[in-house]
Amino acid sequence: MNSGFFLVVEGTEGAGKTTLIRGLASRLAEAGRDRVLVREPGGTPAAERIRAVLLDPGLAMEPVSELYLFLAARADLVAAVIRPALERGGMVLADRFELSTEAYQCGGRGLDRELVRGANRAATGGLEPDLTLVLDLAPDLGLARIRNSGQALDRMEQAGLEFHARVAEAFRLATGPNLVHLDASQRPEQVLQAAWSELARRRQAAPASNRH
Ligand code: Z5A
Repeated sequence: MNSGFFLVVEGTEGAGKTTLIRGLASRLAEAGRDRVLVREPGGTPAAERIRAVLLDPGLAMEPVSELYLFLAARADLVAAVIRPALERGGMVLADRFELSTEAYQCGGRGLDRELVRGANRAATGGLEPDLTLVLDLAPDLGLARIRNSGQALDRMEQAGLEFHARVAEAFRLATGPNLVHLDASQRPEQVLQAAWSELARRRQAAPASNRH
């Protein structure tokens, strides 16, 4: 394939996004495909510093401050890493993108959807994923996976279970022509196989059409 492809994996914390992206990346490597892995927030020196602020459990901030910090990190990542990789014809695998902002900052924090969509467009220049895979998992199961893995909870993960239930509901209700839900309660190999099949189907069906 000569055109780039932008794949985004979304879902609540602990749903298995990182695990899935690693699995897809090794299959793509076996197939000899150029691929770039990114995670949000982060991926550039400036975005990594913004990430540290956003996830610091010792900091409190207004929802709108949080929104613009996530988007500042995204603008940098899109301009410095994602667009150049797509323009080279590569495949970009992203751990979170715009749908996370809708789920956490609109669904979770209650910010206005139009405000968030407009600000996101300004940050991305209108770039949209060719495929978004949403990993559906009950939020208590996801948080339990994080706890069992021994990681400390960050600022976002420390928000209450009601917040996470609203976020999970926003992910569950998300729809779109390039959006597919996967059952993340399955074993990692089953989630990987379902994602791989969907990716193969989409890449055969449609060349990248969302470049702006
Ligand atoms: N956020 C936001 O509010 N607005 C935005 O616009 C953006 C983000 C972009 C980023 O946190 C936080 O920022 C996130 C949303 C918010 N906060 N919350 N809460 P992050 O990047 O540090 O973390 P994360 O994105 O939430 O990912 P995570 O915690 O690393 O989870 P994950 O990537 O989905 O899961 P994992 O690392 O692949 O797996 C977690 C554990 O479960 C691990 O031990 C695995 O071995 C295990 N696992 C994975 N898959 C399975 C299956 N299928 N079965 C059983 N166990 C599994």
